[in-house]
Amino acid sequence: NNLDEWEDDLLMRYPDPSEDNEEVKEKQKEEFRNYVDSERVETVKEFYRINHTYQTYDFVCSKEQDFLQFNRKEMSIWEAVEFLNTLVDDSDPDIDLDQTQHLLQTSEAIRADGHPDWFVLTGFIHDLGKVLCLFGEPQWAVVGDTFPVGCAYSDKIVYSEFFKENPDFTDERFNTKFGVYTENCGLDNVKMSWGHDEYLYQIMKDYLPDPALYMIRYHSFYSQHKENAYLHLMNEKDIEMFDWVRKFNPYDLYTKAPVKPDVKALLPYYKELVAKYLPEKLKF
Ligand code: INS
Repeated sequence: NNLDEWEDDLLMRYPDPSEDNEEVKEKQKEEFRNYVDSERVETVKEFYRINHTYQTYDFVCSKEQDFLQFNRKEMSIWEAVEFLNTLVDDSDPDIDLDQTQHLLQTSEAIRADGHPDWFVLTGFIHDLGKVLCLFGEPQWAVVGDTFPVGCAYSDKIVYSEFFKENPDFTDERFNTKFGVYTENCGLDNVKMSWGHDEYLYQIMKDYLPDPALYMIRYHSFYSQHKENAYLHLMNEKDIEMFDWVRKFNPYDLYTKAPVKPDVKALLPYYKELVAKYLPEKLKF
């Protein structure tokens, strides 16, 4: 069947990594999220120039209308995972491995710390929304840090200088502290820049507990979970749930090492885990 074929193919592409992994030196925490002079800085900077120029309030509305109909494709988690092994994220200064490997690095670190299985599963699927690229979407509309649209862009967002090219930056409806929102209205009422987080959240919302859904929906919202720049839009539930988003973050970020996971050994565990929580096919 499909899954077996996929498995054979995957194992061919990811042979036992023990040999290549020997010489990897450990990266210090301060060396992550270097937007100044990392090896990938030119790609990342150009990514954010475009992302910040075009992610407007209207853009987000139109993408939501289109993609939240989920009329593109029915697929299993495994088909989505398979696609991600062809994708390298242009917004990310820390990783040039493909995305399947990033997912396993994240989830394995969560598992090693003895967290509940839904948390491990969240690590394993958290970036699957990047399949948007499979539908022809450009990376600037899929990956990268996210931020609210419809109100002033915070200068705590990476490369915030690029927002001056964004039409909403000078639009009075959108460029004040609250913009189209009201104080502490709750993030559920706030539109975030469009990308893989919101998309996957909408796909998963009936299947996972609230903390998992917050991790998926807001893991790229660094200007809040790291810098606290949008507290004025959050309600009490958001504040409580962001403890989980923060708990998730080190697993997402600091596991981005060039050390490749042993896909073959891990697969049986993840197959069972996915089957426990998710239906065989999901609508994308
Ligand atoms: C990355 C990447 C991630 C996202 C991060 C971002 O470059 O695209 O998926 O979670 O916010 O910095």
